[in-house]
Amino acid sequence: MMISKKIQDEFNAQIGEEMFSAHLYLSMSAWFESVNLRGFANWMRVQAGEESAHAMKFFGFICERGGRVELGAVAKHQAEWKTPLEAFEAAFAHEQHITSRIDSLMTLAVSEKDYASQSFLKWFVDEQVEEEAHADEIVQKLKMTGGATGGLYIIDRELAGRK
Ligand code: OFO
Repeated sequence: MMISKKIQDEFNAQIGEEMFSAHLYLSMSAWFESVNLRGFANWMRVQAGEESAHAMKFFGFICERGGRVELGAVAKHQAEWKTPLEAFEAAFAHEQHITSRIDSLMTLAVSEKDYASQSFLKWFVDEQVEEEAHADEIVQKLKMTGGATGGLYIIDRELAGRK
């Protein structure tokens, strides 16, 4: 069964959301580099790569279902944050926004009785649980340090290990 026009449009919009996520995290990575927190910068760069992969999953799915991919512009976003905590709180809030997007895509797929899209979206439903948990874990760690340099250094070293 070919993808419906409505789902195609929403999935195309989601490619834009995922590309926006990739840009946002790359921008955060650049900011972390500028304040010499290379481990944080590494974590954000790896995250940006995952976001591009999410965009490509939607890209591939639309094509497989006989739909037409249409790419829009990626909106400009923030480039500076006051502290690592502020950046990670923004990342966590952004992931909550993405979760609500995925949930509304699932609601649409259910209402259209599009089982293939539901099955495809299931991966993203599970992924968002992890995405929120990972960002929130770092928010909580940063809160524990209270912004102290020693704590930041330890977290930075830990995040440098993400591949
Ligand atoms: Fe961060 O999960 Fe995609 O956007």
